[in-house]
Amino acid sequence: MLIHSIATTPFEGQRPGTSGLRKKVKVFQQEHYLENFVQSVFDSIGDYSGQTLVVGGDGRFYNLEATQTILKMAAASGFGKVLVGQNGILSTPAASCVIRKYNAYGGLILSASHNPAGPEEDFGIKYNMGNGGPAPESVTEAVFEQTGKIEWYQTIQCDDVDLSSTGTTEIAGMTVEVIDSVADYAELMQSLFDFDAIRDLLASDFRMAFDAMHAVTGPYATTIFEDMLGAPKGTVMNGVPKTDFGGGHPDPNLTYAHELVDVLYGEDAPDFGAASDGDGDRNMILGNHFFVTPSDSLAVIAANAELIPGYKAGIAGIARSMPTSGAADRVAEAMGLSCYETPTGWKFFGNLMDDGKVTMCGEESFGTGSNHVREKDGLWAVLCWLNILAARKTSVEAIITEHWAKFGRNYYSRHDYEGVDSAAATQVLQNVRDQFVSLCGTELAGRTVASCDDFSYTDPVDGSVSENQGVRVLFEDGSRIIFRLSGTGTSGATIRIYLESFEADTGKQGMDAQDALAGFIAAADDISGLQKLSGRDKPTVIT
Ligand code: G16
Repeated sequence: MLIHSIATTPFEGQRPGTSGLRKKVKVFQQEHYLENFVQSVFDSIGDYSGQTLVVGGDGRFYNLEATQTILKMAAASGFGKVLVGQNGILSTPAASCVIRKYNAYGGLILSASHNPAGPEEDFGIKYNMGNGGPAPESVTEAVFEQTGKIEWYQTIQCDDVDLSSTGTTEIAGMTVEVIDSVADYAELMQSLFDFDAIRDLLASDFRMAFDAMHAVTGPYATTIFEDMLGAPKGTVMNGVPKTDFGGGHPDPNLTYAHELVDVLYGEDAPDFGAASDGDGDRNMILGNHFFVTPSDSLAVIAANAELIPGYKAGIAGIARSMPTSGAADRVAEAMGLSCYETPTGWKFFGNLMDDGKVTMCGEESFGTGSNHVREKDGLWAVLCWLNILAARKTSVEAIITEHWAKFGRNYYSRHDYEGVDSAAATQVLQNVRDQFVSLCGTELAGRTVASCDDFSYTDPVDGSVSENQGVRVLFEDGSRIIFRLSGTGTSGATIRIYLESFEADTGKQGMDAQDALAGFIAAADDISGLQKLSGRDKPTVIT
């Protein structure tokens, strides 16, 4: 079959963000736009000739078209085989699992995560390495550089591959194997968790609800919770994936997962609720009338790891992103484990896991995971909780309040101001930077500022340095106010304010987080001029 070299010219702005290249679908639909990025990836990842590539996505609009384009380009570029999820579907953690299990060279994951989907909404693509994890900055920067000088890309002309049923076919000498999207991942989960104990729990009067939000986890959750673990039919809500996610915003938090929140905070609420996001890597955990912050969830899972068969032998260490609360640090200290603080972005955990430094990782942005794959994993986190609940035979709320009593409570909240003018957002952070010296030693909301800085990270494995990863105001008692710009948005800027204060006194641990943090919330606005500059009087989303 003839390989075509198509002449092209660079597009501006193809630099991958926190997690790959995310843009409006309309941007991706421009002639050559996707092809330029894919060819730039292929040109930047070394010698893959004859090797295997994994391709899959969250099923959103444009997923199938993009998959066909990639298959043809992979064949033209010399891959020996592509493993592709049936109907183009692989959740992000499942893609990571498949890359690792079949020793693939790498993978292309098609997703814009929790961002809405549809012709007017978002699409995204990222490259994952042979360890199953997102490409590190050295690779994403090389890809970006290549996008700036690309002159041609290679493809072949052939009919689209039938992705609707599993099986093997060949295009231009390259094997295309369409695989069951769920099977490998479900098998991995079965190897880590006590499915018998969870089955017994679900057969008792314990009740759970899982909201797949019409996104990719529907088939995974239905297979695992209902078919394998025996949860009643209907346990999985919104379980049929749709190309526009049913018009929703599949971000598992108290704002966007309101359907599930209404159930868990309603009359006769179930004991346990959970939701996942567009591509299945995020999770939200709820108890009966009770919200578990992602930071606390990581700490609780780590503290109870010995109850889960896959981690019974112990965990090596814990990592969290810098804005994530210090709750996990307290667990690590008590367990005598190392704890690492990385910039935002799951890609920063890869080296630590590959080097055996950490087993579990988590982020405040509803991401939790372990070294079983190299992505955060929504259903894994839900299964951790189910396993712990099955072993401890108590409620979600009791597990959390006992945890706080033992380790102290890190009151925590994130306030997001979305769609802000980019110049104004940059100024908000600069206003705080300008006071780095004058703030030190002063009191804000009754606590003394110890230091201020721009967070910088030196990777302990490869020595790479990532600077300007968030503006921090750090207090003497460990409390923090952090300002950061999101790296995943597709229009305007999103300012994130992370607020954290520590409370050791059990008598004071029962407050609503917003009330407990009220002084910090006001102080954050005072020192940054946030509301005046953004023209907003309240955050778009509070988590
Ligand atoms: C991505 C990254 C996460 C990050 C999150 C938020 O998640 O993988 O590591 O915490 O974005 O990033 P930001 O604060 O820069 O918007 P996902 O689920 O969107 O792929």
